Amino acid sequence: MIRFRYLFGVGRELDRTQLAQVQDIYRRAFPYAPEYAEKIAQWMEKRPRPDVDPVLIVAVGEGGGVTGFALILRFPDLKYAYLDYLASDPDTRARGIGGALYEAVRELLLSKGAKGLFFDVPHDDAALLRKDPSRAAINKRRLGFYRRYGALPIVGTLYDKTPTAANEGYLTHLVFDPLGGRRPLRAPAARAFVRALYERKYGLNPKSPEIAPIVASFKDDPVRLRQPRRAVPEAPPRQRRLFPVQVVTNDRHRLHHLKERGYVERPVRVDAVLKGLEGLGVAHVKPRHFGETPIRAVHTAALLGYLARASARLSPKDLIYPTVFPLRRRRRPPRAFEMRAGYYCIDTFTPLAHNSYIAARAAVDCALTGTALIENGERFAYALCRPPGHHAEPEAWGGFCYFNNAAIAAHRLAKQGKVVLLDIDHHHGNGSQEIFYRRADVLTVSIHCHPDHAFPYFTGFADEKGAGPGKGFNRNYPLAPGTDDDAYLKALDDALKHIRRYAPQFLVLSIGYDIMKGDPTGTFNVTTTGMRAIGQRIAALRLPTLIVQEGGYSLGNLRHGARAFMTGLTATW
Ligand code: Q9C
Ligand code: ZN
Repeated sequence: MIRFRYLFGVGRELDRTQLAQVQDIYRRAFPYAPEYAEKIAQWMEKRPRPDVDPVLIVAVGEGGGVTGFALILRFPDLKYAYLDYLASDPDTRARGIGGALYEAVRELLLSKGAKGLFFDVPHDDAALLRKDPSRAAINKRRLGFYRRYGALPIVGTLYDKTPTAANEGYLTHLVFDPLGGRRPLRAPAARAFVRALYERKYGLNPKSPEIAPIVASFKDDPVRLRQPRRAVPEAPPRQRRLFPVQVVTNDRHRLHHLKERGYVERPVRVDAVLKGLEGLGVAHVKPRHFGETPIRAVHTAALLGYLARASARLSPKDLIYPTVFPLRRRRRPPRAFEMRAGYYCIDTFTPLAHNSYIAARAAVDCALTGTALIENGERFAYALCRPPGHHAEPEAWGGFCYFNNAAIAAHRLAKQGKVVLLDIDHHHGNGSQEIFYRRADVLTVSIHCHPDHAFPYFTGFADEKGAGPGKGFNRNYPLAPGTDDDAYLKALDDALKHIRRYAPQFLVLSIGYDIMKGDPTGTFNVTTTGMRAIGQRIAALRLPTLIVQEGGYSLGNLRHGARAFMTGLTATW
């Protein structure tokens, strides 16, 4: 099985390790031009030009080692891309990697709305291969491979006939892959691309006497492609698959169903989100078990023990509603079991039922499965946790939450690098704030309705900035009821600026669709357009991102909001 990773930059240890393996494969595959290995690292680490968006697709084998790679240089302003290198490890006989990589390249570009892909293939005319005519046959086979995708060499220009500083005398065809599109390549577009290629990749002046005639030679409009003599099999259908997002779903959340009047945190919420994601091409993943240890890293043994024992004691029909709150006698938890509930809970509307503990554990497993995917190099994982978690504090549940799924995930990721936990639920994530309040390795940022007007009413103010070593590592954006897309995005942009300055390695996003217009617990007016914009801005951070489900109680908003957010997340070119 081959797995692909998409590197848009080099941020974390895993990226660096894989980049080094890519360079190693490069040097062995192209021994006559070893210096470009350094350039690959430069493209990825320094991103030296704003008009070139490099992507490295890395093929990862069974054992976790890199078995091949494709380096793509995207020219976002032109919507065209250049496939700079595609290579598989020449020393391991791993068949099929080249083809799979090429398909991954096309799929990525299609999902990003690219109009076409260009690349160089050495000449298949022995007469033009002065240095090594014997390679003509190999090159012919390579062109044959690309032809199956409708990728054909451009003919009738000087590009493949003129020695330049760019090709150093090795003449190549410029091949164009329309990515299944039917519109012919127009001459002005081709000239713009070739100009950009010389300038941005090779650093040559496209107006120079050496290059200008080549650019000008793209005169035929549409550009002529060398048509195959025999009919070729149909190119694979053009499908706009979205960037792979791993969605972790867990069925055990259904065990937690409080049929109380007004208890809007219901099992159908998960169904609504899944419905919204239908047809987007996301991958579904089942959760693994992680045990109690990661929960104990964030919550006290006393809370864990009480939730476990209280749940186990209850009959399927019973509920425990906290009624007394011994807040000023923390050293003495009530002995009476039911009365102890208020010692561990922040409100009166989040009861305990006989399966709450099991479901809450399953939600943590869901978040941690997503975390493991991110650790393994996935760009996006969406943990569809239920019950939610961000109101759960080290020693208290509440606000429909029992264990703090996002905080448990963030704590685990923090072992590998700096983490930002961004909370965009309508309600302030008092639990997440509290858990990391004295820590600098997890920056907590929250955008929410001002606590003067919304649950939890006691935290989420702008002057809560962290304490001790965590001073300056908590930031709150309390917004007014009625906040619309514009006001919301303004706050988000400010939050993202702050996050970029922190230079984190991972993002954990607590997402709540209760910011959308019409939520029964919310007061904001964010629309689906707003949700799409939020997704786009989050993706622009280019961080490995674990999305953790928090609130959102209108089924329509859960459905359309999730779809819009996901579309935005995966749509930026
Ligand atoms: N009947 C989350 O979104 N509102 N929690 C009070 C009482 C509660 C929201 C309703 C809002 C809690 C995870
Ligand atoms: Zn909420």
